[in-house]
Amino acid sequence: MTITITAFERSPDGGKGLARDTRVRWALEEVGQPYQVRLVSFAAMKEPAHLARHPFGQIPTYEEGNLALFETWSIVLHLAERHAGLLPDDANPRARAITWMFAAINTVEPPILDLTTAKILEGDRPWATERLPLVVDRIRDRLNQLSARLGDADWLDGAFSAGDLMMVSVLLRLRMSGILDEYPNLAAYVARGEARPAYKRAFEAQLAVNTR
Ligand SMILES: N[C@@H](CCC(=O)N[C@@H](CS)C(=O)NCC(=O)O)C(=O)O
Repeated sequence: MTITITAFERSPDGGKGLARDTRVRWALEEVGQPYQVRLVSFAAMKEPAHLARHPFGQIPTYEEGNLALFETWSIVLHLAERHAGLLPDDANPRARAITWMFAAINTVEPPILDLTTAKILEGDRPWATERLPLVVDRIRDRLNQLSARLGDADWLDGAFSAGDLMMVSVLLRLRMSGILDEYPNLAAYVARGEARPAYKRAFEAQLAVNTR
């Protein structure tokens, strides 16, 4: 059955791969599933046809036969559960890999998203310069903990998994800030993710859209 995902017609990051369709593309590449992409403009995302796919008018979405999904983690989990390559077979390691997926989006990503809000959306507010260091401190708190847990390991829990796919994707959002470089093991972890052939294919595919 044909898989169709949605992505920005023009990503605000100009092709740095930070929009969440890259996470879905990466998962699809890891599990070797071909896919098509429906590109949507910001205006089209808020129209009924797209709202039927995504109630919040965002990307990415996923369609396969009569199944339509939204929320990146749910799409990645769907793929990981149905195809080999992103989750261990044994129940306990599998549950731990899924835990890392949620840790990425629920525990590590929120302060990272706050940084974008603080810098871009709230950067001109009178209190912005006071707030920014607090936001950065909250990111460092999480990275200190993550760095300690990762240690010298290549991946978070044994072999590469959907948990690493989500965590690397989340950490990539920090690269421009320079904060990631304060944690050499996390910077190396992200580089290992980016070096995966599946990531490279996903990155190139989104770049091609954004540099047309
Ligand atoms: N929780 C959602 C967030 C989706 C999301 O924020 N998508 C962004 C692109 S990465 C978007 O569509 N932004 C445009 C908008 O919200 O209007 C997920 O993980 O899929």
